[in-house]
Amino acid sequence: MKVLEPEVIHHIQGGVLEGDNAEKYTKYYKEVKELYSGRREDDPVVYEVYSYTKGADVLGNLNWGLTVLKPVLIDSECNMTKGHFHVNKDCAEIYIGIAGEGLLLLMDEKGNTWAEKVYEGSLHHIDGKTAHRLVNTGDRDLKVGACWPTSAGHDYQAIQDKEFGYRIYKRGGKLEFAKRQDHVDELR
Ligand code: PAN
Ligand code: ZN
Repeated sequence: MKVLEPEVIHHIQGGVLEGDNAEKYTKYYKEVKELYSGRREDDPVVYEVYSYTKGADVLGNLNWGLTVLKPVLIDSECNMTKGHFHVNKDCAEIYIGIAGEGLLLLMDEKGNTWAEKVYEGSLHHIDGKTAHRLVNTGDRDLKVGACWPTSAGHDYQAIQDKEFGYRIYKRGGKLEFAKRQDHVDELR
């Protein structure tokens, strides 16, 4: 029997994905500056996403991902990912907190917004109809693993049309949740 080395290694303790088939992209502040209410003059890295898949065009195949969300504040607002709905609403996703502290902001199709705490070992099942965004509320990198179907697709436009109901700020070490002006919580 052949015993093969894995194609990709996820160095859980303090590392990232490594291997020829691991992909990576980096988001800089200026690419996503419209996410935040305030402005910065510099252009720091705000997050990095590593991913691994095989046979992305085969229905039922999966992606593995690692998001590294930097602990930067934008005029007191906590750093966040763009956030998205999945195009294919049958495709759920699992997140696992690996390091750091944050919130997983969730929003249903009506705009109801709530959050789950994210920290090492926290597991999050994200329904296929639920928009999701990570927010770093801590002082170090927030690392989150994710597994989702390759057929999910990312709908960013829906978030631009109807943003998550809350912004999250950190002032004097304390978190503040600011409800967006047009937001109405219907269920929670
Ligand atoms: C994650 C996200 C990743 C970056 O892999 O794509 O955290 O967030 P944005 O895509 O919202 O910028 C995931 O949820 N994939 O489906
Ligand atoms: Zn997703």
